Amino acid sequence: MSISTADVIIASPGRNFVTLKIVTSDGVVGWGDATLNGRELAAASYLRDHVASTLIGRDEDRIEDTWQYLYRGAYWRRGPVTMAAIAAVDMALWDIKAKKLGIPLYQLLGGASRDKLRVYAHASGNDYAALSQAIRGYVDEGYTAVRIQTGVPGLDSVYGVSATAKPGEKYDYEPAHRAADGSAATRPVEEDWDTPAYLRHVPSIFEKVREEFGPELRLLHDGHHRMSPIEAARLAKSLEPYDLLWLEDATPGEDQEAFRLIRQHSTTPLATGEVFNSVYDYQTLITERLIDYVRSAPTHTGGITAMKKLLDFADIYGIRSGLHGPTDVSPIGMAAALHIDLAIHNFGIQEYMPHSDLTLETFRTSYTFNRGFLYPGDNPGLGVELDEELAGRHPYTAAYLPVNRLLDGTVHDW
Ligand code: GCO
Ligand code: MG
Repeated sequence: MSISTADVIIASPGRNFVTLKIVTSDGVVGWGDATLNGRELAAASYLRDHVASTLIGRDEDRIEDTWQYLYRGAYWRRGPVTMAAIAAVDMALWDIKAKKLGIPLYQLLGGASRDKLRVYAHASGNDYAALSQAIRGYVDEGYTAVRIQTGVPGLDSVYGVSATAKPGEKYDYEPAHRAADGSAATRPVEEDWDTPAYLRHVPSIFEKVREEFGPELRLLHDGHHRMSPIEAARLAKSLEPYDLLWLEDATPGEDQEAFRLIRQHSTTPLATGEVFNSVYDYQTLITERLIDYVRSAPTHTGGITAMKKLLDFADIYGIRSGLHGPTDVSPIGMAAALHIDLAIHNFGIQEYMPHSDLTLETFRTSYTFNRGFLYPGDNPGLGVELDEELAGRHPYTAAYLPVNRLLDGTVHDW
């Protein structure tokens, strides 16, 4: 038995996704996700032009060997494009192996370590009234954890906050933009940013949230890489009274040592890693216990094989998972995260941003959501099947993540 075909499907059912389909000589189909938001075609080309032909004839059961073959065999190490491509192959092979055995993937990873997966929702509002209404909506739906993002006085558009959503309206979070008329984007939109205004405003919002929603609701916040280490330390310290589950991406993560400075000043738990792509990006952060949660997605970090090793490494240092789960991870990538979440001991929380109806008609999932928790389901494999015909009716349309500028025009981290 061996791999017969490996095809890349680029489609936009609701948003852009890159999907790998591997079929074995026995006709077993495995699915993998290689979606890299705003850089989709690079990952697709890597797979189609440099990986697919090397897979044909390989033994589909040799998952670790295939991972090492693609990682070491490329000579060029790491990087989001390479690691997303390897991730897609890895997921598809795990999907195939579990399907051949007729078991859900989490059984191959050690079996369930818990019954259900706590997730967090995304509440935002330009002002406190809108934010409070959004949080209330999630609490009423049964969520026990909510990420809080707020508009900042003086800024037109802020990460994670809809400029147009009316209070109470579900915010369809999608940071990647097409052109205004829905056609392909030719360049990113530009947003503005002012860290002092943000630092002055955010603690007052958390004070109100705690006052209104009480001590039990788990609260999270995403700093989205915008603060310097000392600014991040100040925010982390000023948020201590409001008992956050985490402050995410407080400062750009490529400077791992910078997290020492934040740690020296605050006990607010820290999460980072959604833009990382290998265990080495975490080496200092984990061994020095500078973070509390690992934020990678299997899609961007070399798949299930690499993610399991990363989380086992983190476990030794008492660091837990908080895997990235935005809509730009496809339902296949999301399912991979859920099976890992269920199996590992050091699960923390899972990000959950529900996909659009069209996305979910195209990717038929067997994972389910109920009152603040996700369940991976017991279908064999990952439990997600792509409707290729429906996907084919929604062609890829270029969309880019925004670029940020300070008020004087300087390019800043988005
Ligand atoms: C999150 C992330 C996302 C990213 C997006 C980029 O915490 O979920 O920050 O919102 O911005 O995934 O593609
Ligand atoms: Mg984030």
